[in-house]
Amino acid sequence: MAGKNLFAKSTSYPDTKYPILKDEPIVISTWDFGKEANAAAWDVLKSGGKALDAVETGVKVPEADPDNQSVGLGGRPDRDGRVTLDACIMDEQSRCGSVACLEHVVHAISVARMVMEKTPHVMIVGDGALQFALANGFKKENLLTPKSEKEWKDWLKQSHYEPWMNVENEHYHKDNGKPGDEKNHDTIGMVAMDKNGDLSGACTTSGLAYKMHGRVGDSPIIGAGLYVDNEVGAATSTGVGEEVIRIVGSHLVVELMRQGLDPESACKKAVERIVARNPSAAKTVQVGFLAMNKKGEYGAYALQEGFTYAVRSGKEEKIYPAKHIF
Ligand code: SD4
Repeated sequence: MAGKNLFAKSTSYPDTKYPILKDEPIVISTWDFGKEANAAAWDVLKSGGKALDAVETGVKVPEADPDNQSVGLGGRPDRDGRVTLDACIMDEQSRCGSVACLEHVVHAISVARMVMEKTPHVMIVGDGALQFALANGFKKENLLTPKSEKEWKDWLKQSHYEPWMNVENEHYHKDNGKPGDEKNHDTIGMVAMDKNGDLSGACTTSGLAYKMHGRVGDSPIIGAGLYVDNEVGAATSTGVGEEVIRIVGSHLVVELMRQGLDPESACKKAVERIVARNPSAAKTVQVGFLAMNKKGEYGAYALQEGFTYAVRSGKEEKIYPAKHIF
């Protein structure tokens, strides 16, 4: 080892300087409702628009949908009945912006983009995020819809503060559905490649239902809920954010792709890391990763059955079930 420069550029990685894929735009996003979001993103991509604009446009669709109870307007509130949103965005130059625990503004993703473009910061949270949004022309709105309010009030009747991780799964079972089916819409994470071969990503959510006030999940955390490296690929996550934050999941997936793994294998390895840490706990929660590499190849993997993702390109418009560990 003597004399060897351990910090020299590693030669053990395969060459990840992929040939730039031109003129083959593609967008992928989490869950079934990603299909509608992809359609909006695709309109931007097919007319030659930038991946950054595509992902913002795309995820604004579920944000504005009052029937989607996990993103933006109509999102399930925290234990105190407050809808608090988390979102982040990242582009091909590794510019990024994020908001967490943002109240009263539907399009958290656009506030995150404004943090990226108009401030020297990456992340603004809580009251500061609201203040920033209002100062920049966003409208103050009530995001708690009658439906989400009624469900929260029903939940309050029993409101024993169980571990929040189970709240999410209980919800799925209460609705007799599986994570990700029509009844169980969830956080949207989206990754796109534009005609120049540039990558961007966006992730937005109202977070876990009935979380503690002030709780922040993985979705607004660059590296956890989303990561983009324009040389290698991009990844996003959904599910119980605490599990994702612990392994800095999306960054891990991108780094695994850098080491030569295809997107599905990289997502699988990240999920396996969650299992390895605590196998019995991993059985009780859902986490899913979705990734794309610079060649426009994509893949996903989840802990539990039920995670789906939507793909839109010039060749296909499809929803796929992700493979899973349990
Ligand atoms: C969070 N990852 O707040 C988000 C929520 C989510 O499926 O994706 N739920 O932890």
